[in-house]
Amino acid sequence: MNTCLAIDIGGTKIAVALIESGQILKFDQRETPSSNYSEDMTLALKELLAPFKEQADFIAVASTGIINQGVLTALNPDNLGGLNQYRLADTLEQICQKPVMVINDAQAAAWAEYKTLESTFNAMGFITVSTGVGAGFVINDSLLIGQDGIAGHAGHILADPNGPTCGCGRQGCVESIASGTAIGKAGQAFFGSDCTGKIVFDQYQKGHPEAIAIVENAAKTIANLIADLKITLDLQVVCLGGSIGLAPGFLPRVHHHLSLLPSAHQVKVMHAHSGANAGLLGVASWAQQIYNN
Ligand code: ADP
Ligand code: BMX
Ligand code: ZN
Repeated sequence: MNTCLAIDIGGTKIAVALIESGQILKFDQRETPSSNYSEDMTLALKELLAPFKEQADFIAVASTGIINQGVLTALNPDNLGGLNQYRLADTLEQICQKPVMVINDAQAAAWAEYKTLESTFNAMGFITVSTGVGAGFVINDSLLIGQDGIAGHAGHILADPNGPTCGCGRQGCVESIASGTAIGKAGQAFFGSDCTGKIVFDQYQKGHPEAIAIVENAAKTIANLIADLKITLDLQVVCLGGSIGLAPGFLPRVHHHLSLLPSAHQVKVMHAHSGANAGLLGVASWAQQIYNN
């Protein structure tokens, strides 16, 4: 069991990599199909995996959604074009004819970051600000997955009781304000109906006042989420990932808003060391560890 075919399924993109001893040997990615038909997801995976699957000993998957017994249940189905209750592990076993393990994407990324931290921390968190907002925690050397795979879904903690309705059905979740999807929606009034999180960030870098206000609101919401998590779990460090979390200028604004809060709420926040590859590297390492034990 040396060569891992790692797959990271996000709401916007699916990345795949062959990984040996923590090194990415081969990589590819494509857009996530926006469709509620499971056949569309299966076809996308088949096409993407074809040039990789023969070289792999096992498959390790980091996926958006609640992962319970290999089945993907979307907490926010909007993030996957309505796809829900998708038999991810079974499908991949059929495609690849190799053993498959699956966990949530943010849980996997938390494991990657925990493994690369230079000091050992007994409570660390990872937050992805991407299509949605996800999180993962490693407490006392153990990755929190939860009885039903739900641990870490901090994007669905309340941020504003009067805020927009989240795709999960609750009003005012962090995800409904600070995710890439929410940032894109907030930008529609100024930058057109096809506005995305990336378009708002491009305008933000150019100093557009409305884009600055939207990004500022998202950064403040993430800072308050981090404060809530710190005071709950006594976190020693938080790593930030996802294309929004890693976008130039976002982390300094999170630092700013966090610095305004009482000291017990403050915690060291840094970019994910593995950047956009945290999910791939984390799930490969997590699965490898299970095979080694
Ligand atoms: P996934 O959710 O599939 O893991 P990403 O982490 O790339 O994917 O997050 C997707 C979100 O990030 C989208 O809202 C997209 O518009 C936005 N985005 C993508 N690239 C950038 C960028 N360079 N800067 C800011 N936002 C970005
Ligand atoms: C959502 C939820 C989480 C996921 C997070 C980040 C779904 C489909 N996903 O809160 O499981 O970890 O988004 O996911 O309900 P991403 O797609 O932004 O990487
Ligand atoms: Zn929600």
